[in-house]
Amino acid sequence: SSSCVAHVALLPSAGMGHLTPFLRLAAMLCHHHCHVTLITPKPTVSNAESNLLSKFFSAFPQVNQLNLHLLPSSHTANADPFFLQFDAIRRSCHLLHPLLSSLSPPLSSFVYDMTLISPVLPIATAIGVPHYILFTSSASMFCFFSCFPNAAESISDRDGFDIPGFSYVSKSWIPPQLLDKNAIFRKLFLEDSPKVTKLHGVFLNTFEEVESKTLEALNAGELVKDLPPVHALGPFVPCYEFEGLCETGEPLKWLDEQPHGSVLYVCFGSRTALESNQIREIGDGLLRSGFRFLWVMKGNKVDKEDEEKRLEGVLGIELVERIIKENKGMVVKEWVDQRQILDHSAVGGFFSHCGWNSVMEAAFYGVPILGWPLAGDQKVNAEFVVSNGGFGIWKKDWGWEGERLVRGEEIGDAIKEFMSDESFFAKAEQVKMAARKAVSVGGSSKINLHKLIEEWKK
Ligand code: BUP
Repeated sequence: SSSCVAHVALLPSAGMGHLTPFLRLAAMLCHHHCHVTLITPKPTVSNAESNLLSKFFSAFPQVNQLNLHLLPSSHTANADPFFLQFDAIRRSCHLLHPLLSSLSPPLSSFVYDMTLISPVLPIATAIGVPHYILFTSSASMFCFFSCFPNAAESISDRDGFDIPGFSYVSKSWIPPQLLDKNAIFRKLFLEDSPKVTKLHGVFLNTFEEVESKTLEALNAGELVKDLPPVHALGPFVPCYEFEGLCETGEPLKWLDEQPHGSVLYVCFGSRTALESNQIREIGDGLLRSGFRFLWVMKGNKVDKEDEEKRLEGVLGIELVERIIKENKGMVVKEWVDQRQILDHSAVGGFFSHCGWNSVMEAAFYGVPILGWPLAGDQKVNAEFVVSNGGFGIWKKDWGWEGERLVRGEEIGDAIKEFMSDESFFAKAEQVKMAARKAVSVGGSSKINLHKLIEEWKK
């Protein structure tokens, strides 16, 4: 009956880019009075993940936590630690069946990460509940994912792909790991993609106002026959209850003292640590631009392994002295509360790697983006900023991470061009209005989520 409560199980994968949207979705479901079970693969790769999980469980004590104790990955090569973790989680999914089949009240639905389709599918089917993936990128990228096995054959002979409602995706924008025949990620894509037709649906952290044509094409079966419904539920609203427990902190205090819209916030995501010569060029570029900046600098891919606490160690003493002398910028090595920074009125631009969560957060807070896509889906995301909202730019000749050394002069010029162009602010403001509308009462994403929950209660 409709008085029943829906019980939803959620299974995220590795890295903040996957965990954060799952926790935001979990919070939304709690606010809609669902009963939520969160499966937590242990141990996590980064401290950032374990910290966020503890904050989440203290803010939402009603959420049922199930630990998934991971078996080791089968790969030992010096691959990306987050990809190794994807593999370890995949290898441990068979442990889920006893955990999930004995839940009380019984499950009404199961939402799992986009990287777990093959191993979870038989379990979700055996339990017999409607099950969905959360695809943690754009609708455009989902088009690419669902067509990939067909395209992969001819990938080396083609210049690129057409995505409905989106610009032409040239070959140089395709995630490099998908072109590498031995990459774990490519194998995973090839194995999982044909199985999307077996799902009950696909959830996306996007909204109809910015990707309407792409979503319509997907839902009309134009790309893949028998594709299940694709539901745009975003942008996932950052949740003060678990993400905003530390409202102070040096970066925010510093921002309070800066003029309105004057600061460029610089952050290349939780998984990228650039080479130190590239980091120094960025510092040089920031200083050359003459604009104020707040720079989150990561010296290591995995925060647990980052032992170098001093800035001089990575930036070099000379650059640190220049930054101090100019007195226009702040550099931090610690995890910051990006949500609060983007929400701060002193921030006028975001120099970003265009991880999808960052792009959606910038949209939600109306901050224009200067994109520097470094890996994965980020070039497609950067192009989204340009062509689906017009709230920023990216420099297509900068290449992937480490492809070439991008000089301070180029970076400084790009920052000047970007920060001086008022039109991006106006565009970002429009995107923000559309984003807010989508998630408020009567908005497209809000309605989409509500319909799903009603179906689960039946
Ligand atoms: Br770094 C950093 N504080 O210091 P993306 C990141 N974040 O709040 P990624 C902080 O982590 P993938 C920090 O707001 C966003 O929600 C940020 O996700 C937050 O990029 C998340 O932007 C980062 O998708 O993941 O980390 O590279 O590669 O999976 O996109």
